[in-house]
Amino acid sequence: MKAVTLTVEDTNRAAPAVPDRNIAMELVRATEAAAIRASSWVGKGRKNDADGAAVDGMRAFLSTVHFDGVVVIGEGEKDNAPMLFNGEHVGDGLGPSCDIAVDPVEGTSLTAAGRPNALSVLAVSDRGSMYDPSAVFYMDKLVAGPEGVGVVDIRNPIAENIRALAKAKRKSVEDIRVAVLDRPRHEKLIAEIREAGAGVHLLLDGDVAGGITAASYDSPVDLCVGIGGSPEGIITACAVKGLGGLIQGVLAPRDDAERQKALDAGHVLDRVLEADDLVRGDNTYFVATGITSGDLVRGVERTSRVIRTESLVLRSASGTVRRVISEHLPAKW
Ligand code: VTB
Repeated sequence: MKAVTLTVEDTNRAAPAVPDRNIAMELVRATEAAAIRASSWVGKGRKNDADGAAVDGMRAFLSTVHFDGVVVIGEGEKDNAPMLFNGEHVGDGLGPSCDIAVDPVEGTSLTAAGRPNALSVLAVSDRGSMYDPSAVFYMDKLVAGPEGVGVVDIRNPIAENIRALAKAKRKSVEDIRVAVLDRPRHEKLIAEIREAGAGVHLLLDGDVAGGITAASYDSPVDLCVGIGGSPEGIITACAVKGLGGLIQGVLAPRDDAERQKALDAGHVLDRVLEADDLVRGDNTYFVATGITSGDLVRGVERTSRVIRTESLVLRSASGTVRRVISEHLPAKW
């Protein structure tokens, strides 16, 4: 693998106590690098190679970002993950103290199969503000846009939520679309959505993209529900804070051992985790770059002259949503 060419920006600035707005534009370089690296593996049937390439790219660029990040959600425990493991410090170590969640390839199977909707994502917030989801693999989630705030609730039956959201959005129930991971565990949920008169938007993988689509203004998806990864729930929460929508989560342990692990870690089972429980405060950053094209952004495109990437950059403090299209010179990669 070729060495990554690094440029160090702004490292001489006085360090602010919390991350400021400039960090978002620095962070997007890390997901761009990860997506470009992973894109060489699109459709090649080799998940681990795609992930490894993305991790290398992301880590190299993160090391130049002016912050002291601790990986709260990473590639796993130190023994199994050589890089971006939980607890690892990333960044130049000098700037603001942050938590960071990384998913260099959200959708490794999608990438390996050459299917849509694979993303490289990361989220940053103030140090100590992210919920540690490592005890329980799955979380039941509900994500909606701003119209869903105070209107839908994960405790309510899905049909009731669909009716309430349709009313709030001034849409007919028939026009409501609900994103759900296409899994046998969701058979009943999918049937209930259809019985209510709404339609499903089935996700092969990738409920981060599904959640963001549900929270986005003017998107074809209105709601994202069902059981997916817990870490993805925290990452989605960082994005939802930027979009002003609603997210709720409930840990979904697979068995008694996981239930016990959660209790030992101090979690209260069956508790509804609101956005502020998943990530505290209003200083979250979320960046995602498309690996393959999908509902949110286009994937990496290679022409003879440029490698083009599209990214979404969200900052909750300002509520700014940026779409960044970058053209990279192939010779530099
Ligand atoms: C979930 C979902 C992710 O993998 O973690 C899923 O949140 C794993 O669920 O977005 P299964 O065990 O049912 O496959 C993703 O889809 C990422 O690929």
